[in-house]
This record gives sequence, C-alpha cells and structure tokens, in this order.
Amino acid sequence: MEQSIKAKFTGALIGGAIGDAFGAPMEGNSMENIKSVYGDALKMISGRYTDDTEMMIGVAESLIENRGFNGEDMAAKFIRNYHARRGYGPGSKEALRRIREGASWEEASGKLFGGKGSYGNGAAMRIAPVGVFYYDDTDKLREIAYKASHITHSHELGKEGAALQAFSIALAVTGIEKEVMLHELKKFVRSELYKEKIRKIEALLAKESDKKEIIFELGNGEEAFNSVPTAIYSFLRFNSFKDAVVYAVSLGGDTDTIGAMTGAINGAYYGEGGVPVEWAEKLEEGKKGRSYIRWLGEELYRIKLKLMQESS
Ligand code: F2R
Ligand code: MG
Ligand code: MG
Repeated sequence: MEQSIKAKFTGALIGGAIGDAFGAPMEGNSMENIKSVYGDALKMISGRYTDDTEMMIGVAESLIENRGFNGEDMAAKFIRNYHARRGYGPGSKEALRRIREGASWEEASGKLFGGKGSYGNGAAMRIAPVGVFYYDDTDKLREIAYKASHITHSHELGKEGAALQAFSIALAVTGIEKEVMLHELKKFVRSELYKEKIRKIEALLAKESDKKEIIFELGNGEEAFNSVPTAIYSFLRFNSFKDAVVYAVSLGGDTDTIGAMTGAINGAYYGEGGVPVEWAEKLEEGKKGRSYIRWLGEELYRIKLKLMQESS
C-alpha cells in the first residue's frame, strides 16, 4: 500500500471533522438565510465539531481497538464519548439511551419510529473510518457499513445511505476518475430510491444547475437519502476540497452533516494536503480534537497495512 494512501486515511477523517465544524453554526438555516447573514464567502467560524464527528471518532476507535468491527464495543464507544451539547438527532439519542439501559446493540434501534427504524443521516455522517478501512473490499465494506449503522439506524434506507457514503469514500481513496465514479456507485446501490438519486446527480452534472434545483432534486435534509447524494454531487462538481465544502454548506438545511460527508469524500480523494491549512488550524484541539483525529487516521492506516501484510 502506497505511503500517499496514509494521507487519504487522515484526510477523510480530518476532512469530515472540518466539514462538520464549518457547517455547524448554520445547521437548520435556509440557503437564503445563509446568504443574507454570511454572504457568499463563507468562513470557518468556531471550529467546534458536533455529534457527526463525535460519533465518527467512536467508529474509528472501535475499529482500531478490535482490528475490525465489534458491535458491542462500537456502541460502548458511542456511549462513552457522548456529550449532549454536540447536538444529537432524537433517534440516535434514544437508541443510545436504550443500550445504556441494557438493550443489546442489535435490538436497540429496531423499535424507533414505530418499529420502522431510522432513515436519518446519523449513520452516514459517521461512516468515514469504515470507508477507508475497507476501501479495497466492497463486500466487506457493505457488510460493516450496515452493521455499524444498525446500532442506531435499522431502516434499510438509513443503512444504504451509510454504505453509499462509505463506498464513495473508498472510491476516493483509490483515486478513481470522477467520470467513472458514478458508474461504480450505480452498480453498488441496491435501493431504487438511491439509484434514482444517482441518475439525478448525473443529469445535474451534465448541465448548469442552480442551488434551488439541487436542493429540490437531491435534498438538504436530515434524511440519509436527502443528504448523502447532495454530498456526492458537491464532491463531483468541484475540483478542490474548499470549493466543494463551501458549496455544500451554502445549500443550507443540514449543513454540518452535508459538510461533514462532503469533507470526508474530498479528504479521501485529495488527501490531507488538499485540506485548507487555515481551516485545519481552526478545528478544535484538546483531548479528542484535531491531533487525536489525525492520529486515528494514522492508526487505521497502520493496522490496515499490518492486516494486508499478514494476509499476503
Ligand atoms: N440533531 C441535530 N441537529 C438539531 C440540533 C442541533 C443544535 N445546533 C443543537 O446544538 O442542539 N443534528 C444531528 O442530527 C442529524 C442526524 O440525525 P440522526 O442521528 O439520524 O437522528 P434520527 O432522529 O434517527 O433521524 C433524523 C430525523 O430524520 C427523520 N426520520 C428518520 N427516520 C424516520 C422514519 N422512519 N420515519 C419518519 N421520519 C424519520 C426524523 O425527522 C428524525 O428526527 C444530523 O443532522 C446531526 O448533525
Ligand atoms: Mg451534527
Ligand atoms: Mg446535522
């Protein structure tokens, strides 16, 4: 495995955290409101990350400690890291409460939303470590993305959104040509709703599309199917980390999460070197801040390399 892949592992994790922090102050605002308050030149305001990154850290910690997936441990990491002030979605909060009170990680999420489970984007927003760690094995990536999602999101569309986001990150790690990426994503997704969204991405990229049309066709909401495709579109449309993340956040709605997912794909594609230094420096530091997040990316890479050497 090339050394540059390491920068893609760290880039995906740091990039996701930066996108989250960049979009956080604007979460829940409309596109029009963001433009009138912040103008066109959006800037990193506070550098504080939210639940998206706090949960992503838990996914990475658990993969590292177990050299792979362990559902009970990943759920425990989510609970240990949990800080309500980071702003969790109601479904995730409830699933974690049930686990804390004794439910198993397999059963806790199934009772949410009248027994249908959540299709929120809370599983997709945290999935970057799975995308990088299983970037070379699509079947395993899908299996682990579904399992890591199931801890809080049991609805098929919530899991599929997370798997699609993880696979986009995996393809970005391989440095795939952007033109080929949509073809691969189309082959990967199983649900008709996501297939349709990918067809829309293709059509929207082929013409001049304004932000209103992107929001209408792809979405900017908290549902996985109304945010994961928007992040993929934002990545494919631009040629730099900065342009893609600024655009994604400027669409309004679930800005921290669409920012996080766009940042993770871009970070995996351009590597950590593609992340604007001034944004990286502004990302919060501290016990589980930017240095720790970079270290998690390095550890995932080190273990991946070891596992590959052991199996060859
Ligand atoms: N929670 C927030 N933001 C609001 C508060 C932030 C504020 N700045 C603060 O600091 O307090 N953001 C985070 O939540 C989103 C991820 O949500 P998650 O984890 O998926 O939660 P949930 O509740 O499972 O799903 C989100 C919503 O989707 C709808 N939904 C899901 N499944 C459904 C179903 N089967 N039927 C109907 N609706 C369903 C519901 O409206 C859910 O509440 C991210 O934005 C993260 O940043
Ligand atoms: Mg958030
Ligand atoms: Mg959000």
